[in-house]
Amino acid sequence: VEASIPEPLREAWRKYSASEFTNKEEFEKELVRHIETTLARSLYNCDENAAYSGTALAFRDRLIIEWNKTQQRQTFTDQKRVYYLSLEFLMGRALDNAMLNVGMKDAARDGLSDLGFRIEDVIAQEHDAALGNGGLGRLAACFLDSMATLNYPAWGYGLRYRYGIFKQEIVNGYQMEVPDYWLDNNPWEFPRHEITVDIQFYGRVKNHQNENGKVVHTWEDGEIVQAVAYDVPIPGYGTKTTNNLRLWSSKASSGEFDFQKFNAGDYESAVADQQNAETISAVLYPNDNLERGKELRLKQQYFWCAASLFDIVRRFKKTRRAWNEFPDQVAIQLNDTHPTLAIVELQRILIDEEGLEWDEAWNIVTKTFGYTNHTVLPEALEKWSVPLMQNLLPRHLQLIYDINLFFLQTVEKRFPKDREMLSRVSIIEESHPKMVRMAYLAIIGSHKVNGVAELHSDLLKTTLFKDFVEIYGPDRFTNVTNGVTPRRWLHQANPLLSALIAEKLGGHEFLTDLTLLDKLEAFVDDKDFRHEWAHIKTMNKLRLAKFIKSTTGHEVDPNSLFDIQVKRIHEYKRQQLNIFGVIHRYLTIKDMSAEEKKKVVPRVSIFGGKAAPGYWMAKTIIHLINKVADVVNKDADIGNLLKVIFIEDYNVSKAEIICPASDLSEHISTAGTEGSGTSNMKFVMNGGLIIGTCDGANIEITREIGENNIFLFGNLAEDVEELRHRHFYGDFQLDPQLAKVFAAIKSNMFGDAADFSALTASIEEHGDYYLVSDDFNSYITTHGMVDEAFKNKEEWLAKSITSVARMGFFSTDRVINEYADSIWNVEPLEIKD
Ligand code: CJB
Repeated sequence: VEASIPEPLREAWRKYSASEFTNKEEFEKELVRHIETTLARSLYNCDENAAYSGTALAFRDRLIIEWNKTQQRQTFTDQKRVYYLSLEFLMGRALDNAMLNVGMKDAARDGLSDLGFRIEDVIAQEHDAALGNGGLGRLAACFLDSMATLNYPAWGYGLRYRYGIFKQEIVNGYQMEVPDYWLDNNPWEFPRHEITVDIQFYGRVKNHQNENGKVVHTWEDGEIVQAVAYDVPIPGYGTKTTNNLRLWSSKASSGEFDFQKFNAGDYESAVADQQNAETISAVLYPNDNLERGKELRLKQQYFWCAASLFDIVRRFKKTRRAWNEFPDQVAIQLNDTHPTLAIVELQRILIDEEGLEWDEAWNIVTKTFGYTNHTVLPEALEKWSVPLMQNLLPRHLQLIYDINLFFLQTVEKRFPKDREMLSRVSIIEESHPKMVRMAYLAIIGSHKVNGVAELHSDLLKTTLFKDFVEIYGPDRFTNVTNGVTPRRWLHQANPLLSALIAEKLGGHEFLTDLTLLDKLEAFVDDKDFRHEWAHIKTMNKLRLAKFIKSTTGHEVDPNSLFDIQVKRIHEYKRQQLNIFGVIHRYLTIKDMSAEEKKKVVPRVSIFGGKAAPGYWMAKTIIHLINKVADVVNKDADIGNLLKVIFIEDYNVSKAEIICPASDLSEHISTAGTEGSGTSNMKFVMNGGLIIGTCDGANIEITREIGENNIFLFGNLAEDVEELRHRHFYGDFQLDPQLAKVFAAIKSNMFGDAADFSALTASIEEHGDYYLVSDDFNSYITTHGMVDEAFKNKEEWLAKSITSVARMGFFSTDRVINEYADSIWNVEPLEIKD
């Protein structure tokens, strides 16, 4: 039964309905009220943390009022909604974002100041919401911001992990992982204890005949776990639209099952069940671009897909439309293959529970789903063992076999007698044990499949998914190049630059139409403007220098060239290439005369990023960086000419300080391995130049900003396969300059060489899969060009300004509009009062 206030009483209700603060005084009143009542504190014991909580609660009230209006309006107009299913949402902090999107940051700053607080200190109290590993999770967060800003009726669905990505500590140069319990004191979520879904695992399938003689399947005798919804409001920028991110938390079902145990006096075992159930949403798997095939991970995936699908179907059924209208009301986007079971779950619901015929159901399913692929790395492609799935999800495995059978039948018709083709494209890999290939299932169950940058999408079509392009034709496959939200990555992270741009362009419209940045090009030759531009970069470098000083104790000189590589640590992203380059630079400077040293451009090489806890090679790279830092930073011969900094526990809020402070940033993956990359966009948007390979979105960045404004180096994607092949057959020569670097490492210059032998051996002895040696010379030479370019301050500035002016393409607003038009077929809906 709907709980609703009857019409005659609604007037009274409306009269007292909650209102929003609209100025500084009203904000202060709300702030003090929350501190004194909600938090039970007073002016005698209000610290920065309480000020943060009070401010967050005041803004949360505002968001929730808008959230309510948005949801009511979206329900009332009953148009198509989009659901973004992602196992990761790397949100970072919410308060600053809420203040800016609502447009009340200045009022909050003044209000807080009246009460004795500095807004920056208050903002810094917030714990990052780090429910993601890296690019894939942060992309999902940027998408939520753009979908709300553009007024799309859109929900995110994810898991409410008790532990987000671990905190990284560096101890004696080694990464240590510390659990990130982030939920204490999180004002941004609303538990919806009334919104629950029972999720089944294990059990068995029974076949019956119904009254019409049709065979029906029931899935019985499983274990039930309950999903509870937690909602997070997502405010758009400069709009009333406030969308919803629904995160599911697991707990033991409070059904008969438990009562039987309680009644039998088996209290301990009932409590154990409770804990067991809660482990499903306990922890985010800390792997980036890697799948490990763990049962608990598959449980997470099904738990989240089934809860989300139940919720979506429940909402659809309220409209009382016919099932064939489902794809006109619902678009579901799969963020990678992690939610692929949602395809099978919808087919199960339609057939087993709603009684539709196979073809009718499958037609609905394929029209509903779209699938985004984020990587071509083989170790990241999900496969689940058939026996594991048989045990955990017996009915779903049956359905997968049926989907596969019908698919292979159509393939056989089109390509008669091509047995090879059939075994290549089968969802089931005939290995021991057999494996379910999730990417193939996702392609077969979706109407569109996209990659995340042009090169990446082309590679998908010509390599990984080649057969499927033949089978379905090219129209199912498309490209949507990634972007970033300019609200967080320009306006929030770099308030000085955002203000300067607004001053020149006559307002902040560029934040919602980033192509307007092109107007900046008119100012490239304006001396005063350049001066201000340079000044802002210096201020941002000072801010980072201060942060580095307070966290590492190292002093870095803001006049040095800040050279930054921050991202997950991975062999394909090649932080090892960077640190070898740093060692090369160190050795070169050490060999110089005093006279020669005067010509050296001083550098600070800054690294940051986490390694997956079980990824030894990545951890070795971190160790080497830290050991090199120890030696270089205290070498009196070197002084300020070179500093090496490893920033501990890189996360979203640190990225906001780091991105505006680069002169140069590094995006140097082996060509053909990085799907897109998104930090490349963040750095360029903030006026940093980049050094990079012809990989991922670097290629499109080059096309947009011009090749004079980027430092490209290295082998091309089309040559990688042949080089690897040659190495494999022993045709490999270590680059002579890299050989000197290795000799230094082996001389124990950076501590016990044995610690790094796996790293050097992977290059010298095991085929150099990531082509570090092949690209080393080109890398070093290009860094030399960077030094020369940096000496010409005016030209450097011109490159910086021109690049920012040409970055309009890389807003997630453009990205979301492309998805909406070409994949989702959804329209925006404006929220009025
Ligand atoms: N990506 O972060 C991940 N995790 C994965 O498991 C696979 C891919 C990244 O996704 C980003 C967003 O599309 C890309 O920019 C990045 O290149 C890719 O590695």
